[in-house]
Amino acid sequence: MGLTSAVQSGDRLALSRLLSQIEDDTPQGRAALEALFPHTGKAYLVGVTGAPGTGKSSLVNRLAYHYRHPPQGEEPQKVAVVAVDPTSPFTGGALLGDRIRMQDLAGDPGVFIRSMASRGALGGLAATTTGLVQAFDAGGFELIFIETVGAGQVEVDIASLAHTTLVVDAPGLGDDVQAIKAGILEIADVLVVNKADRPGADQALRALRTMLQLAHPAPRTFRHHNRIFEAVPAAGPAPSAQEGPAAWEPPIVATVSTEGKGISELAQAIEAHRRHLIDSAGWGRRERERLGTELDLRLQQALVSRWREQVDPESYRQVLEKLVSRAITPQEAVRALVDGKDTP
Ligand SMILES: Nc1nc2c(ncn2[C@@H]2O[C@H](COP(=O)(O)OP(=O)(O)OP(=O)(O)O)[C@@H](O)[C@H]2O)c(=O)[nH]1
Ligand SMILES: [Mg+2]
Repeated sequence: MGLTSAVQSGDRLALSRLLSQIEDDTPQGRAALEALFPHTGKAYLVGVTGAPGTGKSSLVNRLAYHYRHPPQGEEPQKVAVVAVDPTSPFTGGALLGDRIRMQDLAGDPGVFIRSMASRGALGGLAATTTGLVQAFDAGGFELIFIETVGAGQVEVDIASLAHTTLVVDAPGLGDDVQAIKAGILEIADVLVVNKADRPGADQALRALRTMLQLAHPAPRTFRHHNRIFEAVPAAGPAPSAQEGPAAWEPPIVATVSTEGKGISELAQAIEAHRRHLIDSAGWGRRERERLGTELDLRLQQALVSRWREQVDPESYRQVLEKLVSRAITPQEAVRALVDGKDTP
């Protein structure tokens, strides 16, 4: 059986091999992803981001357990986790607290956790993440969590690959972290104040409410992630007040992930956002944005690597020399290299 059909039939070893090939950006990996693409688009993608140490991995573990052991009458779902550049390893133990042991998830064929170091993503972090997510999607995983740390453009790009984005905050973080928070608040569909057992939790909740009001004074229309619409207007209709989906106010959920408190409320908030996307026709919009982000990423990559293949190293060196000696500006250097314009 070929790699792609093995992955589709739920073969974990094959899936694991494919994930490595995607990380290494091998030709087989790329071919397999292309073959699998028509079988993707079924999974629900949940981005989880926030400052370091806020409890993202612990929360994802709890959520995974929740979806594997749902309330009576609901079907367990297959859950995959992609942890992008985790600063603390996703290995369980202490972070799971006492009640859920990692083995509960590790021995479960319906759970697959993959940690990816940023240096392990040869094709670029966001593009590699998309690939991993598509592999899980084609492998029948119904819920895929994508954990990222920080608030750079890469995190925002990765968050816009998700259907629902959770931004995780915790009490008692330093001032430097406030800046991180401000940067990612924009992309939040659901806000989480984790470590609600810690002193200062109420204060953190209040601060977030205030920040939200400042960020979205009016009931907000569906605006975030709309970078793509601005960049590629021809790709689809721009969101407008009349035809746009109804406003979504990001709810704030308090959790204690070490004790499992607030986890079912958080799952309900995710479900509410999913329903909102479906009911408000935001689903198609979000899909378009998600795939638009991926298309942009892959275009950038393809154009740069195509350009690298055909550039003459000698003229590159000459242009760089002129730039270093300040004979030309960086802009002139780009025009010289990209458009073949003569340098002064
Ligand atoms: N008191 C308390 N501690 C928690 C809670 N959730 C997580 N922790 C602890 O916080 C630490 C960090 O938890 P992680 O889940 O690794 O946090 P993270 O956001 O994934 O961390 P990075 O991936 O390194 O950014 C661990 O020691 C957890 O045990 C909580 O609700 N209450
Ligand atoms: Mg983590």
